[in-house]
Amino acid sequence: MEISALQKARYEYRPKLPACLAGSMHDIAIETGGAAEAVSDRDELKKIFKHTYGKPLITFSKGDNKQTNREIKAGVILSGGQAPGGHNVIAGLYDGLQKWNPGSTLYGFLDGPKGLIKNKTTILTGEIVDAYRNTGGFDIIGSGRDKIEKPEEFAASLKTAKTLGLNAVVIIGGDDSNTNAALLAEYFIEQGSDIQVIGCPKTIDGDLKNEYIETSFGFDTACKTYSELIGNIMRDANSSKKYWHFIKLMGRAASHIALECALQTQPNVCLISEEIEEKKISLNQVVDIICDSIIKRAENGDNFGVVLIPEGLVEFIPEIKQVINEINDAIARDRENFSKVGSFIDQLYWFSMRISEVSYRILSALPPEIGMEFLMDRDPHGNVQVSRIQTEKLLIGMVEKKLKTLKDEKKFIGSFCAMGHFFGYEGRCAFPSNFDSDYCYSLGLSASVLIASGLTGYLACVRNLVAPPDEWIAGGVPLTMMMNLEQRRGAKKPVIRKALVELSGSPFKSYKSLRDTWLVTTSFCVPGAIQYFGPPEICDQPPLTLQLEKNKKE
Ligand code: FBP
Repeated sequence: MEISALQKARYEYRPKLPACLAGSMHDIAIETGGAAEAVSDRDELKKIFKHTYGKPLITFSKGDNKQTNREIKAGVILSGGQAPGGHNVIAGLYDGLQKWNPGSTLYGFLDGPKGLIKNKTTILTGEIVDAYRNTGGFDIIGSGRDKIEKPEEFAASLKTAKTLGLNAVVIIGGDDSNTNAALLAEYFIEQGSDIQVIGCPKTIDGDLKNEYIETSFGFDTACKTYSELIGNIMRDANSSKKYWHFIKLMGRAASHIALECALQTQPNVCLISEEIEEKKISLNQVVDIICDSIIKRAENGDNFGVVLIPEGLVEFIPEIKQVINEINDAIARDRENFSKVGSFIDQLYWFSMRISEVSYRILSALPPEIGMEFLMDRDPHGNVQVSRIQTEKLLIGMVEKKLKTLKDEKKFIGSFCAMGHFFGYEGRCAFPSNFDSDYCYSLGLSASVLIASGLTGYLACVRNLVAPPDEWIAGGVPLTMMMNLEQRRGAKKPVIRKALVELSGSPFKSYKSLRDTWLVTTSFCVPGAIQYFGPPEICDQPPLTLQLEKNKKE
């Protein structure tokens, strides 16, 4: 790839560091907390993770590191969807291992977990790493969504790690990939191996978080990128005053991205899936919410507006969720048979005999192009590929229909012309914001300290993120602490629990207190592009939702 002027300038950027990680690696002391328990299903998890359950929380502080500075060989995997900052995690990891012992080696597994299974690697030299510092994307080694699942895949992973003489494997991934990291850590010990496994919390979706993992990396940059685009569309809408823009935003099940972007841009409507589920709001009621804004604005002569739609919405509308669950169960029961059914019409017929009458009626009433999207392959972790369901189109069609009826009844006096957008891939490989650049580099460094300290089954963790970076607290959280048992592909499996938007949390409450005004008035806010060079109040701010959660904002 050609190197842009911004890229050259970003090579020079030196990530800001927590004080405890700033000096020599031998000045980092390891403090251990109490044994950490899982969020639920503790007894079952203790049995599954015999060797890695109940480990203590780790915090780094200024002090003495008692470990000898042996040469370390580690391998790193980028797993799942891209998230801005992944390259900096690798840079931090590389620099940390080099600082520990300049003879250390970092292998990059190519194209995600399958690189480990199939022993496809490259040695990451200083020169290679330098060419990716502070840049977006995962192209340094590529990513993939493969899951290490079958016994032979676990065995092959161990074989690769042994063949390369690795001391540790670092998995940079989201909830599913870090679930895999936890299973791999346990498996390695069970097989008598001392190869360590460390995770790093990645995902633009922002759903890998808890008390210790305050945010996953990439969320900040992705939201700022989408907010820039939404703001630009708002200004366009406010200039021509003739379009309603329906914008679906990535984020999978959780509505964190939609909520953050709503707080940054102030749209007329932002649907929050978690609220829709809790209040059992039906699809027709969702349409009513949107029509309410369109009708009220039309009464003021404003036939334009912006609606934000979280990617996973359909999975939270009770009647649609039921359809998806029944489809998932039917496929899980008879996967081989289903894979042989060709056309959509044949698939509908297949389901007519396997799902309830109510669900079948809903599925067959959907526009065929949307219905087909509900039946597409699940990802290797069993998730519905919500990025491929055109919810924005479904809603535009339903709103149009409803407004036509209301117009005939003289209850709607305006005009309605809508455009659908989907923002997702546009934000996943952007140049990381200063926040993500700093955070990711610290995560990589932390992973190297966890490895040097001989720990396994941990997620690198950097917290206190709304404070200036030198006050950030780094350490590690046992992966099993974030786990519970969930139904996946027809069976109960240990997985890291996804953190959804909390309706009792400050970010949602803040949005709720403002949304009635935004529904009618044009309160749009145009945040503009991410700034990399300039004063901290413009360039270094963490996500708004994080600031609200930590009470750093009203
Ligand atoms: P991760 O959970 O792997 O971080 O992926 C995030 C995501 O960007 C989701 O928001 C989106 O639904 C999905 O990836 C899209 O997946 P793909 O890149 O396979 O199309």
